[in-house]
Amino acid sequence: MNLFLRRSGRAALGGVVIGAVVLSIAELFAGLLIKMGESKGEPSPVLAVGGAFVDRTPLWLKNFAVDTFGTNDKKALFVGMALVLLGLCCAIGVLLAYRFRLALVALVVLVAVAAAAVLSRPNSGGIDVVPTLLGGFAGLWAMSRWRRRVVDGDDSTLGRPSRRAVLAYGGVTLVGAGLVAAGGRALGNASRRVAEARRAFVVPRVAAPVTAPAGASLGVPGVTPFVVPQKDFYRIDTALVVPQVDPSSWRLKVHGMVEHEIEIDWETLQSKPMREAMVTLMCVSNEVGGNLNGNAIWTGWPVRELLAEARPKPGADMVLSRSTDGFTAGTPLSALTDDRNALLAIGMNREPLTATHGFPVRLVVPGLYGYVSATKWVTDLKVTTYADDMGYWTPRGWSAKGPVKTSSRIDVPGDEDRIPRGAGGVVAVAGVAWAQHRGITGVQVRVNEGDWVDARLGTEANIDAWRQWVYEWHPKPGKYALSVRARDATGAWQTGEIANPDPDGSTGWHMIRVTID
Ligand SMILES: Nc1nc2c(c(=O)[nH]1)N[C@H]1C(S)=C(S)[C@@H](COP(=O)(O)O)O[C@H]1N2
Ligand SMILES: [Mo]
Repeated sequence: MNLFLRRSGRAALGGVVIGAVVLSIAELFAGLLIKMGESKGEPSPVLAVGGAFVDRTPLWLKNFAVDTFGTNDKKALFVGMALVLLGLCCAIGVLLAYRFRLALVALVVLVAVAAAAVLSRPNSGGIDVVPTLLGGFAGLWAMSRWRRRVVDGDDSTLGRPSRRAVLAYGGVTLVGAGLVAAGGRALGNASRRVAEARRAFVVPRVAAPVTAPAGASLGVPGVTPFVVPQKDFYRIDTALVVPQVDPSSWRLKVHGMVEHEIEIDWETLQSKPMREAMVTLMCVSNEVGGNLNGNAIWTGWPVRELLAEARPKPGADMVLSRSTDGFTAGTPLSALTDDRNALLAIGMNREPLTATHGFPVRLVVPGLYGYVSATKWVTDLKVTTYADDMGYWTPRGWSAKGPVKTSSRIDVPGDEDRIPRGAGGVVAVAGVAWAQHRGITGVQVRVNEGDWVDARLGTEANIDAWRQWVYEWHPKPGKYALSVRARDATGAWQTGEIANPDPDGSTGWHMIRVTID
């Protein structure tokens, strides 16, 4: 038994080394393909399998991941993948010692799965699968050597690794790690090029700059800033690694149900009359009280001017926007042709977009959740119909249309805070409220089950931006529950009915509990 365990442990180690060989060769060549600019897809088997997994994640698992890991869900996925991979390598190693042919079959099956994942990624071509296949061949070669050297050789080496074997294993693994690092560097070069292009880009000044009006910010400590800096702005997307899109090769194609197909490049876009608009972006996955939203000043070219050049045909009712990484959003054509500030944005708070927020170009459409409108790294607009096409999240359980629901949040105090009574016994209860493209006209706060009382609103910047609010509260010591609700410009109060984010946005009043000492 003991000997069996020791042999299996040794065998598992062999599997890990073989796995390292496969991956380092595959990732090395994937990095080279990207560096040479030969790949438009995702040649890395690790990223392709991860991406394919993300795209196939059922709604319940996605919700679980977001609930458990929040915006760390990608890191969690990588850790999970590494553990699964390690397990598979160990299993293959053990098979290798006891069932050689089965081990070969297992490797071939895994490589085939990875190759299928690579081929299934957006924009992939035949060449993208080459690195995975080379990795697979290297794995088969390593397996046969391992068998000749170790399994068929002196059996005693199975139980007790010789110095030579350890050195050989260590050497192979080190070389592998070096190759992976080289592949990573190649990738790093691509992102450095894009970072340089970003640094060199100056966001154009516009004829009518937008600023936050005096009084939009109420100056209550702890409340989300009225305009959120890019580095603090929430990030949501399905991309496992941030796409690096070089402006010099960026193109946007407008096609589908249009009289006139258009393709514009970065230079052409720069020549268009730019505008600024203050718009609060909002994620449909936001839970009541959550902070998956942010307000920014966007610089861009109105999408309606682009679409006017393309001339949509009668009958079209949707625009399917697509990013370099294959994400798609289905936006009502009307929201992109009416007078709202739907922009092909190239600037965020007068800085170039960061790579995470969609450099060089993204969509921003007031009034709609991001998943149906705010495509980052956008390169394709297809004018179409809801009957014929679906955005990325629709077949995954989310509504085809996503107008933002009126909502509000208490930023301070925090939930479960203990608060010493301040000077004069005043506690500032404050936060933000939003009803994009309708506008907020009222916010009320309720203490326990008492009456709703009006909060004071910050000045309205425009109907697309959130509003801050504050309620000066004079509590006696004790424990309290505080709730908030907002009213939009249609006169409707935010509903207290509790709904999950899926399929079309959460509802319910945000409530916190506090203790006044
Ligand atoms: N390419 C791409 N664009 C995307 C997404 C995505 O997954 N991929 N997610 C959308 C969603 S769900 C939201 S809420 C916003 C978030 O934009 P931000 O990360 O800049 O805050 O981007 C949208 N644009
Ligand atoms: Mo989102």
